[in-house]
Amino acid sequence: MGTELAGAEFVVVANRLPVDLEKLPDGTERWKASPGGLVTALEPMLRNREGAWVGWPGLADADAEPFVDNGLQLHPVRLSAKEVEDYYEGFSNGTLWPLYHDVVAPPAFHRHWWQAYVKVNQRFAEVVAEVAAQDAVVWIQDYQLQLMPAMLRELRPDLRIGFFLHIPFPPTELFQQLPWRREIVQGLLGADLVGFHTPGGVRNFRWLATRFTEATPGPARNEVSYGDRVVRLGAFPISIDSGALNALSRTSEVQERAKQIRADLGDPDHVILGVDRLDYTKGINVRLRAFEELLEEGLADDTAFVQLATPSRERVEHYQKMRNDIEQSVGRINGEYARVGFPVLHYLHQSLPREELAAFFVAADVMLVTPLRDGMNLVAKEYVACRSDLGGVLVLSEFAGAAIELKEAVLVNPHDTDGVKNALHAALTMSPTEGRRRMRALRKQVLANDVDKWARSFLDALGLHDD
Ligand code: ADQ
Repeated sequence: MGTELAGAEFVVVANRLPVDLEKLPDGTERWKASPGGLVTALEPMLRNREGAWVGWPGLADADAEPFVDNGLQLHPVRLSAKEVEDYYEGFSNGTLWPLYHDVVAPPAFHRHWWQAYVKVNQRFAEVVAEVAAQDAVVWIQDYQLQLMPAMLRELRPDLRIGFFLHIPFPPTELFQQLPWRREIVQGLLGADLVGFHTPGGVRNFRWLATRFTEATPGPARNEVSYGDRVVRLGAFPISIDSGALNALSRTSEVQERAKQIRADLGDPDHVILGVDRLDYTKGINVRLRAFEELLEEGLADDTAFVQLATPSRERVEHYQKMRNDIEQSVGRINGEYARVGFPVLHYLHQSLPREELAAFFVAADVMLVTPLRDGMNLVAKEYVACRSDLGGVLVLSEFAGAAIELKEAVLVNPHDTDGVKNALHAALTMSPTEGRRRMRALRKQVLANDVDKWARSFLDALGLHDD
């Protein structure tokens, strides 16, 4: 390892690197930026302090060397194709993801998936132990790496270790289904600070920690004592780069494009929008059902519904079934209610560029965010950041972490079809004065609490001060 790659003072660890390794048809490989909220939030901080990012480059069996990109060290962790299957698609997305989202799909428990999860977490810990300078700060991200804090502490007791969970931490009764519940709790307790989106996550974890390990509550309210250490727990609701998105949405290009989108839709009276990673937790079927019933009752005339869905986890079984179900509903609804040249439902199974997404947010009268369970949900915040005109109504599930902060949205229980239908109707017919009042309050919240503030509050709590 070259000298410029040695001894990072601040290390971020996530399942994925902020860049993807791509294989081209001629067999050569190249790096491609993969921008995301987390990258935008953490990149400036990492560059300022000669930081490092450790993660999988997104391609199985790739032997990529570490490198420095514009002041940021990138350290790829190798995963074999079998490990991608068992650790990533299996234990992370076939066991933990459904279990932590209120078992809205049945989680599968397989010992060989678990063994791969242990092995890969250990490998990540070993890479970080090599990369981190003496007394460095390490920030581990998300459910794929919950064993890593304890494994890393074992290798490098000098490090200060933070962990943040981006998905909900489940109710204790559900968590207890996990055959390896004690190991996971012990893994997380290896951190100095464990962060969740909501106070509910903190409560659930604190109870489990005292139930399944020798941890005891206190000394302070959000702390547990564990061996000779104190582990701090906290709620840190993540956000977006709201200032940048607000500015982008105001550009004439985005405003013009928004008008064009409405024109392309046939200038309907109302435009409803859904934007999600195609995932069964997002409740896309819930909103399609509510829309279909409104059409049936003649309460959604001259209304176009646009559902944008980024392809996701296409090799995992539950996702294939859900995609079929959704595409069948789209076909059925259009078959029943469309006219030639004017579908009522526009479904794009595509990932769109930032500017295009902002234009859709500007164009939509009603934004439907109806997950059955969601850690936070950034889409709800993105919609609000794009509405400097104070137009548009946000309909938001009570089961998204965002509902705690976005109280002026029209809140719905996604399990209650009548409730969602009534909320959608209320949003479509809301008076502009009431809509503006709500949007003003929502914008105040979202613009004041951006992702930079989120990262700083976590790192302050961990004791990493910006100087
Ligand atoms: P996700 O489950 O991925 O994140 P979310 O927070 O909504 O969910 O973020 C999705 C992101 O993808 C948004 O930035 C959105 O704009 C983008 N996106 C969605 N569809 C798109 C499309 N068709 N084209 C382009 N972009 C699209 C997990 C948790 C969440 C938590 C985040 C951050 O599940 O609960 O909010 O991490 O902690």
